[in-house]
Amino acid sequence: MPLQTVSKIWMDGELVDWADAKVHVLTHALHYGSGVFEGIRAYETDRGAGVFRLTDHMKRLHASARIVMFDMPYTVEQLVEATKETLRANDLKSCYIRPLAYLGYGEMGLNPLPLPVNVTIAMWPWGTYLGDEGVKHGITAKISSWVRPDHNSMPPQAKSTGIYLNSSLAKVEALKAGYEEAILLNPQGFVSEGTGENIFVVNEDVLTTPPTSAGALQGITRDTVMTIARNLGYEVREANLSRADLYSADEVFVTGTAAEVTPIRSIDDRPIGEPGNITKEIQETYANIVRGKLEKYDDWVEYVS
Ligand code: PY5
Repeated sequence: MPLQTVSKIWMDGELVDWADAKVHVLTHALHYGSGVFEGIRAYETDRGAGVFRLTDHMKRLHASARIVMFDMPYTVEQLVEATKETLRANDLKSCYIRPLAYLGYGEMGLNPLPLPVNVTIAMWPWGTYLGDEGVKHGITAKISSWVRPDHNSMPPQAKSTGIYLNSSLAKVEALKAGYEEAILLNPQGFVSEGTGENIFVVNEDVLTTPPTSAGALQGITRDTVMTIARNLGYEVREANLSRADLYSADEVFVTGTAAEVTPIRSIDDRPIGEPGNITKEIQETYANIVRGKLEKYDDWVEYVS
């Protein structure tokens, strides 16, 4: 589906027209995957656009930048303000927001140290990531033959652009084989995460998700879901999972800013079934929280005006 364009994109401190938000072909990041990014959503609330956990996302962008040794030219607070400014300029009530810090133009060697770090914040209206049907009835998934990079090959904790080649390989493999999403194992053979989502299994009243040491991103939706589940009275564990733990689980779902809470209805042709009660309860609570409908969680919604 083509992108739904909006009016302005924030680039290095200025709002530029969507069509003019361009870079040179010798931009370092285009060649070497030298960028770090975020995915954030704004939702329509009774108080106008509310950005879900905006500050936490910008903090993670800074954390990613530290891992790859980028000198970020803007503070977390400045990036939060820039996002709000861009949202106002585009007059958007709900959208997906994509901040990106990347190595720019001026040096084609691998040494990134002399290069400028450019920062951009783009946004556009984006519906469900894994489809409306997927959100309602669950998606099919496949364990990928591609393995999540080891911590000492490429740090999976940095949300860096380069590592998404690994995710794309897995995604394409799954799609070509007739599945909707891939689940990656780590080099030790334990479950890591989806191509752009964290994963949870539910057994009885216990939720389990792989630890970040298994190569899973420290997902903000993951953290949100862990908090929701505990507040609903469920036990939540971070523990290594094998692929067989997925096959035999009562319920399985993935979480992410783009994917939100999406149930999985089969893995490697083993049926999990229609979305279970706990998945649905968490899905519904999440949908209400991000739209500012649950006062208890209102600190997570950052209003634009
Ligand atoms: N794991 C990976 C590899 C991810 O790319 C993402 C987010 C997550 C987990 C979930 O993190 P969070 O809950 O903090 O969003 N993926 C991006 C997103 O915006 C990009 C998807 C295309 O959801």
